[in-house]
Amino acid sequence: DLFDSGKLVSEGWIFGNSFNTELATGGVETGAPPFEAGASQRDNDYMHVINLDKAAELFKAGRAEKIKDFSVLSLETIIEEGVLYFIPEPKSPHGVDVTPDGAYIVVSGKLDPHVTIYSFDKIMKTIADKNWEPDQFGVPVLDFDSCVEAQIEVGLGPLHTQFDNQGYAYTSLFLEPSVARWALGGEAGKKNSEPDWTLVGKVPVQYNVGHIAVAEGDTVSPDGKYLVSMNKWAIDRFAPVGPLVPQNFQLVDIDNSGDTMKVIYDMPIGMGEPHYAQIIKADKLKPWDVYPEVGWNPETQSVRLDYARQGKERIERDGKNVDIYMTLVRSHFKPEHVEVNEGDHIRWHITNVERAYDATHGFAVPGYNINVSLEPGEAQTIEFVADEPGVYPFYCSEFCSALHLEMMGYFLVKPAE
Ligand SMILES: [Cu+2]
Repeated sequence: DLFDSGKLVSEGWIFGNSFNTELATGGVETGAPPFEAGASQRDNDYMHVINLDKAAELFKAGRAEKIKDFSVLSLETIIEEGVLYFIPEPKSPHGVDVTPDGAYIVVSGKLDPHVTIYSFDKIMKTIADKNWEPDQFGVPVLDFDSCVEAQIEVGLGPLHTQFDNQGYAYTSLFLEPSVARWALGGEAGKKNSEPDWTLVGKVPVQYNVGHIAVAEGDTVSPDGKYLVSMNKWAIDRFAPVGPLVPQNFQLVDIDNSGDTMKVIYDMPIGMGEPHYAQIIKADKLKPWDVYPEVGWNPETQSVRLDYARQGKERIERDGKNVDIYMTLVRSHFKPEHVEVNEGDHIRWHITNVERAYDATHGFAVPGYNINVSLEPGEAQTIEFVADEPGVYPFYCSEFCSALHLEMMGYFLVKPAE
């Protein structure tokens, strides 16, 4: 989000944005400026440039100390060893994104209407030339002009940047709200006819966009063609159903060059704020149809030792401890009647023994607040104390066949007295 890792020429380095170099903590009660104003007083904050490979070397050489079980390289060590550098950036920026060739680092201005583009080569040269001033903690602050390649005025509220296969970059503009397309420079800039480092066009989006995703846009070989604008607000885009308005994903056609971007589809999203997302080619997905073996535990990605096997379904009692071994297959549970005593400690081992694609079953005992979903081959163990006597129906809670409604049984808990 506010950090990105280098790639190709800049691999082994990471870049991150910061704000509040003022070290403001708010405190209007005692006459201090409110936090958001206090944190925005200076014209510049710092992009962090971190030599991750070097940090890993220092860790291996035993230079880290343990603080609450975390291995930490001290500020003194990373300054001395050249792990951390700062570069001034327009104050309170938002995302930082590395271009597909790894040669440039793009900072989206947020409060500043520009994207600021830093050259990795220039950063390396500035470090080699020791062209820096230390900040109050001794961290080298590299000379801004020696590191910057270009600044482009893209519009109001630039937040995040993505890349395509035509040598274009795309920056979300939260306040306008729109997505700006601009031309990269360097090798990538030769892929389009626009002058390097210039604004090419904009497409309005509905409405305030945060993140954007171009197909494979974070990789060294972006796919282009489509961009998804993840808008935080939809306002008037859909029929109102109450105070809560959905977020809105918009599909943008970016296949043509120049100022030609077009919104082609709206999709309301009801679950949480859309954040970082990746679009990858479907043929890169190699999913399983069913788990590799029956008895699979998806959390450990291995077969459970104590899973319920087909043909070996049973109920075992050892004092007050009861182990139930149950299988699920269309459209019944085995066993169907499970009888225990009030106060028994239950371990209920359940296996969906299906080997058919999408043959998911559920196991619900609403009276005991139990509901699990088991994909084909999956096994789970549920542990609880049968502390309420009664007759509790259990049933399948994932639609599985025409006899789904009949896929049920009874859990009988005999009263202690
Ligand atoms: Cu079922």
